[in-house]
Amino acid sequence: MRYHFTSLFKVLVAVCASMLLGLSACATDSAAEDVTESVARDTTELKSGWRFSFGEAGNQAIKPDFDDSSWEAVEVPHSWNRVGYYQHDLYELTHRPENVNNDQGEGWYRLEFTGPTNLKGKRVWLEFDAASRTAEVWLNGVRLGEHRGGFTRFRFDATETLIPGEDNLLVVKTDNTRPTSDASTADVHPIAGDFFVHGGIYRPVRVVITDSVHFDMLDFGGPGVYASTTRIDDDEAEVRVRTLLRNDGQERETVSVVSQLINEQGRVVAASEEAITLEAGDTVESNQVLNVDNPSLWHGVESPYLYTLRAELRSDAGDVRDRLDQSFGIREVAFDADRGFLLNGKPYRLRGVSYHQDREGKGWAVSEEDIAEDVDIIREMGANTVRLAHYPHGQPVHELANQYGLILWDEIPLVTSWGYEPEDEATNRALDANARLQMREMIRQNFNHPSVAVWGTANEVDFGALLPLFLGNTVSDVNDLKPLLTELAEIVAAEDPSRASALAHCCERREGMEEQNVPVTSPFADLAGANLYFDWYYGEVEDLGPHLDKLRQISPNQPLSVSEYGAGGAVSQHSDNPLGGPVDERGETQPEEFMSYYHEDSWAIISQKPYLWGSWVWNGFDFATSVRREGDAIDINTKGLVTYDRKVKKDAFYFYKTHWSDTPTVHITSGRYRNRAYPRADVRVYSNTDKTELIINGHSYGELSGCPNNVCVWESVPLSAGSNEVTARGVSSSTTVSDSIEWHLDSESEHAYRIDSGALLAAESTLGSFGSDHFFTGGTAKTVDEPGGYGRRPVKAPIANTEDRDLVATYREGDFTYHLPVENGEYRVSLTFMEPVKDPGDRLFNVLANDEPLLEDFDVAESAGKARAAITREFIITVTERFVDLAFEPASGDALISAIVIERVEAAH
Ligand code: GCB
Repeated sequence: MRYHFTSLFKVLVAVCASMLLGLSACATDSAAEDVTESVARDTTELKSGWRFSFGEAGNQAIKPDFDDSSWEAVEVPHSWNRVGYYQHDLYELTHRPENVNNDQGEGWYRLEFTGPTNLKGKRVWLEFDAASRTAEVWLNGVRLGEHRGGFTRFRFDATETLIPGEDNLLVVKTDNTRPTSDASTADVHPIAGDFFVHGGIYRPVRVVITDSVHFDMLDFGGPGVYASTTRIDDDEAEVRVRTLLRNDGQERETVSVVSQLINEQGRVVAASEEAITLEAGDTVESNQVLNVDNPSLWHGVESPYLYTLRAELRSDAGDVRDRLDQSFGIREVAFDADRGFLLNGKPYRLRGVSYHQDREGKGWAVSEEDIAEDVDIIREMGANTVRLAHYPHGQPVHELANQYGLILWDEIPLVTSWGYEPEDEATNRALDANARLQMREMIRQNFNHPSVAVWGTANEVDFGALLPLFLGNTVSDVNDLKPLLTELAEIVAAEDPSRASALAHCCERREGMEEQNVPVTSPFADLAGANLYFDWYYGEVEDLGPHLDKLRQISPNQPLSVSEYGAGGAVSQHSDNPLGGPVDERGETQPEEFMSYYHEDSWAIISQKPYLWGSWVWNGFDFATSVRREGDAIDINTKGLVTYDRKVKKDAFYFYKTHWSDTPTVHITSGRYRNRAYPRADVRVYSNTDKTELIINGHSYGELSGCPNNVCVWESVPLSAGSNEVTARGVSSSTTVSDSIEWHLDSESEHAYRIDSGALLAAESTLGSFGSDHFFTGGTAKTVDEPGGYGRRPVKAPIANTEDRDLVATYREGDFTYHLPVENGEYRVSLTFMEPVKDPGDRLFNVLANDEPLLEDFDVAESAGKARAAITREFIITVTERFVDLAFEPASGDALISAIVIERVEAAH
């Protein structure tokens, strides 16, 4: 590939000449202080022409005469991994079993390019925005160095190695080998976690040419210029700028360090200049103060005002020898244990989502357009914050957050595990050093972004003895983590006193955790984040509020947030009632309706805790993780509000949109549950409009207003056989918005109920099309099957006397009733039972239909001959009051039922 490097220093400055002498001279409306674009560096992205090979290529590959013609031609950004796929047939899928790639190991890249010319007095750098997990770089056979860590920018000085105007050979070995104590990546975080670490040069690579006097290019990948707002008064703000400059030339040089803030109109509103003399080889620090009169503040999504922070190195003659332009916002962030997050001194409740950087079809090698699309989706939801989980993300998402006012939580990949066995002492210490390195790199590289509010030091390093094996193969409770957590918080404090450290914990102070040796990690950061999954991995949603209050009571002075909460949702799985049966939080049964229910209830609680400094849904988007088989996906975590391929916004997305966004929104839930099982449906509509009306096939079911929690429900609405056009219309002052879906009801279901009792998802059956458990009051949903757990299928128990094992395996148990609205007439009632465990004689119960006994002292085990055998009883009943009430009443032990079928046998009288 031939890259052409254009002449350097193309256009030079035409800034207001007198500006540095006196701002007032420049600050008139008509003055010529407008800033002219200029280029003091020359940057060329190395995008195409790369050759790639997965596997160990050996050092032969670094030699110029190595034949790479059999290697794959690729463009950078690139990753060889394509992880995770859905198994539904709703639309054409991007990933399929035959095109996914979970390979971990070495990935080699080679690129031939023509070196730039006219390099006299210049420096040449190779800049990588990230390469995973490690990268080793050779130019023309000379090893420039390596970088260990898959998420941060690094540069090498290629000045001495590059051949100007001639062919140059760049070779990069990346390595994403799964870390174990003896792996090539043993010392690189993360060493565990519920996400797949993709391999490759997955962010851009560039050749950057600077003057020999330049801002430091080797400062942990940072820009060398670091600015913070240090004071905001009524009519003035103070911004401090720390600059690292370096003289790589042969002679002493004197340059002016010029720092400016330029407003959106292109006017310089504050400037400072310092003359500095650098000996050859010197790196010198300059500190400047910029005072800005009547500053426009960057105030989150409400007003993300951005200045340009321009840093220049100028020669005596006024030539610009280096220049950096970065977006900068004047703002103050603070955290208060009672008032939560404060932006510019005002309470500003953070509510948003976490975000992983992968997407289906591309892995981590996403484009800027992909990231922009994701940010648009997040903004559509009305989120005002994003937790960039679980590692440093790239510059594009930061820039977009600056631009749109999203507050960011940045964090390093210290996730779940932090060391191997104690005897791996040297590796454990190297891992610690790697965490410190990644922390410094993350802070310096993202220092100037006004969007970043906190630096995360760790995620869930408090599993104690609970550590789920799937998350990592490491022993986390044998090495003391506290010294490292302390050091990381100290690094944050030293590197950036303007921001706080934050730590997300999973387990501390939860009921029953005492026995699990769960450490308390929150004191090791300024801010606490609790990753809470009540009603998903444990507990009930009602436990969430009391648990938060308890955490706050124990640490009344530490600001608390809900750093994660979420539930899986498969867009191809649907339930008639999210409480009809057990969800499988680590397995297949994860209907979209349960996810919606979870978020409705969780947000109702979280939104009522004013002391929280923020909350983040886990997760904005489904993402790849090679440890799961859940919902309708393999190797995908399905807790995203939007699918991995970005094709479907799940119902819960719209729930948040009605709460967080000002856009008038109505959304009918369960639109993807097209083929309905029952002739009656509870229609649920998320709405933030003043009035919401439901219309089905042209018939209005009335208008609701002030719906609690923005959830409008029309209960037990009748559906007709065939197509049902369902429309919700929302009216707010002058705006009308609507949403429409189509539901279909088979004619054989128009006067029938086929209920898979105890099931959240109806099983396939030879007896017709069933719905999931619904219309009940009381009882508990159960199953004889064992959930599979992460990555495994459920273990199905054998059941005798039935072709419909899956239907019979779930059941409702206890003292319970079913209320089924029907038309008057004669109905066949068919009840299928299965005794899961008890012997004949141990369980007796009665069944009544509209108060008439159908079965008395019924003993399932005895009637079926044994436990785990199906038995069906049929009855004909006459309905005169337009409903069937079935009562299951214990006589000795709990009543139970596996499946109910009610079908009309003749027309109404
Ligand atoms: C967590 C982790 C996150 C997981 C998530 C889950 O607490 O921090 O990395 O992906 O739970 O889905 O279980």
